[in-house]
Amino acid sequence: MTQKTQASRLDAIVIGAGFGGLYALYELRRQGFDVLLLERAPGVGGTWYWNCYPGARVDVYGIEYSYSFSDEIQQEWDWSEVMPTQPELERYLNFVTDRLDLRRDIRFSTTVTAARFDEEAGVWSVEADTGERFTAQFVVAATGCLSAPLAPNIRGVEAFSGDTLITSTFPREGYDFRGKRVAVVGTGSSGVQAIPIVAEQASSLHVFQRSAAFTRPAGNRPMGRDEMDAIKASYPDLRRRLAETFTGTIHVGAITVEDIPTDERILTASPEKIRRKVAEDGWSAPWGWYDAFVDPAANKAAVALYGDLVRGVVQDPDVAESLVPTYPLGCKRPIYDTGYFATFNRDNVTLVDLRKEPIDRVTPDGIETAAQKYNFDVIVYATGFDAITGALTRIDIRGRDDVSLKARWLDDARAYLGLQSHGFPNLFMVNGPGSPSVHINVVAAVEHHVQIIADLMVHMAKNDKTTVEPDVEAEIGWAERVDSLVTGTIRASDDCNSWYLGSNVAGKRRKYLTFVGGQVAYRQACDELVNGGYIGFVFD
Ligand code: NA7
Repeated sequence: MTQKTQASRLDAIVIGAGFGGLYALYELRRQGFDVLLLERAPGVGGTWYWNCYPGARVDVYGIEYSYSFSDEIQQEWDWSEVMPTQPELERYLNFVTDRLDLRRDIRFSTTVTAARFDEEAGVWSVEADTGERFTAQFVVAATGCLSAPLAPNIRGVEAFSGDTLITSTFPREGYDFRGKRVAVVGTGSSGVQAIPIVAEQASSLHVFQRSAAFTRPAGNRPMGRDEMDAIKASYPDLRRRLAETFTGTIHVGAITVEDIPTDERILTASPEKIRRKVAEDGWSAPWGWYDAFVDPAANKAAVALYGDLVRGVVQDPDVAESLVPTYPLGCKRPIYDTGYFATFNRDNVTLVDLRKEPIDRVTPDGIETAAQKYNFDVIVYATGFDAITGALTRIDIRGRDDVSLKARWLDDARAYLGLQSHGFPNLFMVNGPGSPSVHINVVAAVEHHVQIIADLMVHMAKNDKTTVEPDVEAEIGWAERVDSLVTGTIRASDDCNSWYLGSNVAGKRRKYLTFVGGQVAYRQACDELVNGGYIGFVFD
């Protein structure tokens, strides 16, 4: 338990004990700074603490989605599956926490509610729900991109007399679905991962689907001993290769148009060529066409190909039809599943297509749609997050002149390089808006950001600087660069609604929140601007 109290004046407060915050605590402490980490949960893990629903699993390889900064940790940790589950990721982060002796500087069960910049003293005053107030020169917000759960925006949710569960705050002790009539609302990654497992246990499962999912088999498997040993012997090589990729991942992960040869075009491909691609690439075939990401007609052809694959698994033609998305492929985040479509062939599973019968309200007994009433013992909401900005806008953050970050971002969520916003000196974000964050290997992304932040703080200490913030012109210039990468693409098309655009949150301004140019281009930009003399940053 940390001895640091509200009386201390700290060098830095880190918010959040997920991948980003734990590394920030380690690295800043290693650089000699006096750091305290405040964490809402009673344990470490961040997103991997809270999302403990059945089936929660990372959708890239654990050997890639893990810290690279310590070879000791790489050598001492064994992954049991190639794509680890939530419990294994949480165990990993606990192992790292203990191995690096981080726990003594973490205050658990402490939710940061407000942070105010005191211009005269040049420090942040950080308030927690415990009633404590901490003072620090710097705040490092490692608050996560998918960590502000959205309450289901459906009339009558509180009226339900059975059990209400939310995937993003699932009961830590688990939940026994056996013998229960279950509803799952939402078919994003969380719903798609949970549905096959819930279906195996529940007496009946109704899946309430508003948008059908573009999902493909994750291809997870146990990690063999020999395989793990071989990886341990060549980690430096793996990390080097990862650093050269567009997404920071080699296995699975987002397929991007950059990976696809420009002559791979579905609109001009012969039926034989398409058949061959399906035979070779399986469920990834619809994603393998260059024109699908630049030409709406080609995108429609790729969606039709995806529909053929769905119809090949799902026996009931009406159900299969409902499971085919009606929005562009490449718009929402791709999903990786384990037995999702086959689940709809089970006798105890029913798909409720909300495009045909929207939910009217939740009643004490269940869910009422425009077409009928359904009775349940438990409703599971997998309804997503206020992504990228939500964790920060839920804290009352006030910068210079008492300006609220929430108000500023309602107008336009901007951060220079995704690291800092003008008017909020010494407030750093790990994976803030305008950085690649969720578009690349998130662990690699947080390591990169923390390194920049630590270097910046060391630079300031050496040069007797007390505050840093981005120049407003530099911030606007960066935001324009981020926008230009999505303007005119499928990701920002009128028929695309995604959490990347904030369109899943009522009242959130539609704006693409991440840098989609890939990790190599992003790192190059950081090297030019940050390592090249902190261009665009103003020091005092
Ligand atoms: P997502 O991907 O935002 O999915 C949320 C799902 O919930 C999605 O299918 C939504 O439909 C649906 N939803 C949200 N509100 C409602 C209401 N009111 N009624 C019916 N359906 C609703 O969140 P996840 O947690 O699954 O995944 C987030 C990320 O975490 C994921 O991308 C991975 O990176 C890990 P919609 O699509 O908005 O029509």
